[in-house]
Amino acid sequence: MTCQPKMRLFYTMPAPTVNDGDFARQNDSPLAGWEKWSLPLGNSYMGASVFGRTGIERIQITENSLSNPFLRGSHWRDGNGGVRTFGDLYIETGHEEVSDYLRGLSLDTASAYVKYTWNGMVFHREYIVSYPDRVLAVRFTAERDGAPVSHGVSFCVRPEIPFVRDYCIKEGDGCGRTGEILTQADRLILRGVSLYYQIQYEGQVRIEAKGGSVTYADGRAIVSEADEAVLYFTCGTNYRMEPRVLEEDDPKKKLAPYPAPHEAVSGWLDAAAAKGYEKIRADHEADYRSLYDRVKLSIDWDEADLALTTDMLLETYKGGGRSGYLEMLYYQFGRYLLIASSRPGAYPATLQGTWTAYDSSPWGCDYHHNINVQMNYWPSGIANLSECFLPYLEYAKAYLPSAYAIADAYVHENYPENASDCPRGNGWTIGTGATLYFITTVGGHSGPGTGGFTSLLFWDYYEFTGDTEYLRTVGYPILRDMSRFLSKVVVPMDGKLLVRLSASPEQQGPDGRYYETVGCAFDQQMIYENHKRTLEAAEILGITDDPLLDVLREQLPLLDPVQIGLDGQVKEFREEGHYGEIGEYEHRHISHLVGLYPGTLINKNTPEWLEGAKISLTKRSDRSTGWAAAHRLCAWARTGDGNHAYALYRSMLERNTLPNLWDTHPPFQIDGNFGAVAGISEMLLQSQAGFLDFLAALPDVWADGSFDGLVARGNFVCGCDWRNKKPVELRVFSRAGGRARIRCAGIAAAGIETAGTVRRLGPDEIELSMEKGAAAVIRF
Ligand code: FUC
Repeated sequence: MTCQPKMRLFYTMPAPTVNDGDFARQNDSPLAGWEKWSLPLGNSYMGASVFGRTGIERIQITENSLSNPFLRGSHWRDGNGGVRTFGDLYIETGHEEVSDYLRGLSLDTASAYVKYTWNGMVFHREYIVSYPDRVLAVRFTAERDGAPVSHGVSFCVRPEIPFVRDYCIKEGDGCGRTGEILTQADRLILRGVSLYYQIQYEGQVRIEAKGGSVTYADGRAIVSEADEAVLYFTCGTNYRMEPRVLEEDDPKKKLAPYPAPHEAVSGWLDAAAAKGYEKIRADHEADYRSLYDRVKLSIDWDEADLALTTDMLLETYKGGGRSGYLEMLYYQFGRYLLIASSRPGAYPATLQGTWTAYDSSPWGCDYHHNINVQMNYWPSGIANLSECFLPYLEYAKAYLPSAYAIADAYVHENYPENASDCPRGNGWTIGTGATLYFITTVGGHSGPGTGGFTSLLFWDYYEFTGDTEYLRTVGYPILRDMSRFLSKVVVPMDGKLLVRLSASPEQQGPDGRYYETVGCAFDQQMIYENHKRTLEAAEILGITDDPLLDVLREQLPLLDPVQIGLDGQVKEFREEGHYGEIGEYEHRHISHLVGLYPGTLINKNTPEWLEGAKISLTKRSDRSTGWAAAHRLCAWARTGDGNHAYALYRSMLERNTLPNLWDTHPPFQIDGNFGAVAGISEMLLQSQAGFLDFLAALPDVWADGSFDGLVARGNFVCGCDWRNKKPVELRVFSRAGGRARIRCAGIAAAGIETAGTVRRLGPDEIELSMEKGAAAVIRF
């Protein structure tokens, strides 16, 4: 079959809760029920993890600004502080012995559902988390013999604020929280303070019922004998994503100027209740589908797979079976997660998106900048979700003043000979750890290339949108000032310009300590890429009078970003002869290949480097942790080896995917879900080498298929049907206007329909010139 069927995850059992002792003990995570089985909904203001239980339902809520600083636990199981769970809604129904149970998550409508039979009646719940209305809404209905049951809906909602105590990891750490639940005439209020940053938080529950009654008493909302009921919940804090919050040193003063969230939360809740479920749902679906529906993917799938629960599908796959449906589902699930966790006006996606059930989260649920947060945004351009990058841009606007100060201090301390005393004269930079409350300085286990790794996101946003106004006002200053910083951390050595304090992320030396060196590939490549982008951007914008551009032009040929070693490998370290002499042989990070992906300096026009990259990738091995496998998938796709890229995808599904399709490092980290979307997209379409390369790394198992809506640089929206691994039809739509080169065997002789103009550059290459809004269809 080659159309995209309905996309849904579904199960015949609810998710276990944390309290299901044996289950929790048998699993490596104390929150295994949540982590492996719950289903995520979100609007990037909040996340709701739905367990789908019958007797007592649990919906766990996350709000990413409810956070502690990074605290040091001995292992991720102990957590590292950071984002903490907001609370839980428990919904008691008394329906213990149920039959015909089903729960699921529809990716087509961004809604979850639960359905079961109890006492001769069929009970339905539908859950959405709306972005436009900033609310979680759950509708409860009951039917008998297909007809609604009058007075059939009764339940009790009992919110809980967990971990109310005066510490987070250790007594006396100042990271506790207060919490209370207030009962009012028409709602329940959960509120308190997360003490370290004095974050005032509040959530409200309100229920609207048809028929029957709703009463609020003793911290509970009781619905009796309604025909139908809708639970509304929303929450917020007094956090603001503003520079002063990140700049202020005193944690207790960061949020001091901002009002308690009570008014805002009450407003959202009242507006939602007045609007009503049907309208909220319709607006939610329209909003969601305006993003989700942009990409369709179909690769040879089997109707029978639609009848298998998601956990069975995964189990069968792990047993060696193939499922085109699962491969499509995981892809679209990743796009779904990005829409649910990264929307303008809210927060960017953390390490766990917008879902954490911990009081003290692994790696603080932070914005990890030595690959993880970048990976979150790798799919945004190509998978047609550029808007989902905007929260990161808003975050950057909040952290940039701090980032300039960090760069200034870093250059003065470590490269005084290059330091400038002008305001912002040393550019900006960022280190690995970052949260909504602070960013860290560069260095330690990851070199200054971390900054260039980050600023590439801003270039990619331009390339995939073609938005020159954005480039002029936002993108270029960001790239330029990152180049300014990077131009100051290189020093002349051996006739080259090398980073003096350099580190390849998290690689260790023989003494078990992080390995510090000079000019490692990661740093040199990221400086090279950033300088190049800054120069390109200046050219596009017609900027010529900035003396920095001359510095970048002089530095570029001396950066020596790729060196080939004795085994033909791309070297990670300049001092390395044979592969793996320094550092962990199969280390999860492949930081010396960032110039292959997400960078572009290693490509088909540099065959020796591309070969070297393959050697390094092969020696590094395919088996790795979640996000690390996703980076390998992206890298193999860039080499053009579709079968190897597919092997990585397969291994991610077999080894790094939980039953709810969350990626596991372990523990659950969302970066792998997002990295996989980027990698799969790259298998189908690439555009980094100056031309559109359809089916750039197509594996043999995807012999027939089609896609629509992937985006190439220049903002060309592309589609393709293929049979026996050969394109039958290509579709290109220009959203920004411009020229697109397409390289594809026999394309000049194909039938080309377009309102634009076509130049045939050779038998296998054409150039389309298209106005904004023009389309082309090429039939072979
Ligand atoms: C990177 C990885 C770690 C972990 C952390 C969140 O630094 O090296 O393994 O995934 O991010």
